[in-house]
Amino acid sequence: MIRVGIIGKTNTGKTTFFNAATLLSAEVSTYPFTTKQPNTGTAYVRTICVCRELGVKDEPRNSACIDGWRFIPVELVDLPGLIKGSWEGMGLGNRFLSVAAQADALIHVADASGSIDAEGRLTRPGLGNPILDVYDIEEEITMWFAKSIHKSLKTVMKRVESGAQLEEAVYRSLAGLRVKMDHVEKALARSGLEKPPKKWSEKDVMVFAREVRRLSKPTVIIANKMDIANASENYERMREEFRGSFVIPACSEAELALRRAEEKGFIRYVPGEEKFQVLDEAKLTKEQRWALNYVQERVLSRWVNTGVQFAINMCIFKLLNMNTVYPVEDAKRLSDHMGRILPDAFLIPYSADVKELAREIHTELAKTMLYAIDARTGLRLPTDYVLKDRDVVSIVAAARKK
Ligand SMILES: Nc1nc2c(ncn2[C@@H]2O[C@H](COP(=O)(O)OP(=O)(O)O)[C@@H](O)[C@H]2O)c(=O)[nH]1
Ligand SMILES: [Mg+2]
Repeated sequence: MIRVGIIGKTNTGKTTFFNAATLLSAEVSTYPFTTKQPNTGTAYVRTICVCRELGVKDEPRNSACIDGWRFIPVELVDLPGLIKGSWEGMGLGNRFLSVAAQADALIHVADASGSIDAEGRLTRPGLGNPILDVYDIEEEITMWFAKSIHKSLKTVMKRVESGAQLEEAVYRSLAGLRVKMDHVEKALARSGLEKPPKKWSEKDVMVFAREVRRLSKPTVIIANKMDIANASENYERMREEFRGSFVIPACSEAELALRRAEEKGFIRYVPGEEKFQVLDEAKLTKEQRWALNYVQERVLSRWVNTGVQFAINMCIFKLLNMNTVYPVEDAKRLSDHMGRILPDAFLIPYSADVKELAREIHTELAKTMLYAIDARTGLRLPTDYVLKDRDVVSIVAAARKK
């Protein structure tokens, strides 16, 4: 499963974001280091389901379909606040950074209202500087990468001396950071490091570390706490400063409130939606009415949505370039062998072909597959057919051939 890590300073709202996105109740509080363990949960990306287009009532198994929206699971990890010096072991830095390094993409939560100081302590809104906060955390991760690269430099040298390609040697030494070969190649080229590692200076290592981090940990930046008065000014500054990144205005607290209210049956709310509907006005307490009103006025009316679902979607569809594909066993009935209609939705990279989908479903299937059938047209697809977004396909394997 795709893994997304949440990073950021203490008190920026990481755990609130995590709880909202996963609707699991983890500890939320304002003391530094309340989250001592990385918290893992399931969040969902949201995409238009093919059920309406195909005119069927689906019965999802690995995902959910709400009002024609398919929600597909991804793993979300809440990392306790990183602080300056985490890479050297400050706080519980080492452990958390090694978890962050295992992610496919990162969500970087910053407090756009400026309610935290440089150390992540709550302060008067407007005093903090979210732009510097973002740079601080990025630097921690780069330093962590640089440290790992430094540590492995001798091994890389040895491998190169005994005939290995530079790319290959570096790639193997960075296995713990979930870096792909393609990232290593690009990062080496971009940092102009064609020379043998023996000649790499400290600065070369830093430049390379920054490039590998950027490539292997694509990141969306969350301008959180947009409900607080002076957040919009900081949000504009952040957008300007981080022009090359997605900066998403968000209010994690509002998303959490909406999902909890939906869970309790007070409102109708589909995660990511621009609106909610109160189901029974009379059942709400004065406080609940006030809270829902606050969410409407301060968040939805101003920023369209809470940004939480949007951020997860951005990560998966824009940064990681995933398509959604619906494998079925019976191409005519669009079902599995139990008769369940459109049971599964898989996230696969843009470039993935039928073989890769088969591998994703089951290693055995990849070995025995013959071809696939496009459910919409009934056409036979070769195993190297590159899948398109929203394809519905049936994979035909040798054992099933009659
Ligand atoms: N106003 C406002 N407060 C928020 C928002 N998100 C989180 N908070 C508050 O910020 C504080 C820190 O939140 P928490 O999720 O524990 O931050 P973490 O340390 O980054 O995990 C808590 O008091 C939250 O209620 C938001 O969107 N708006
Ligand atoms: Mg936390």
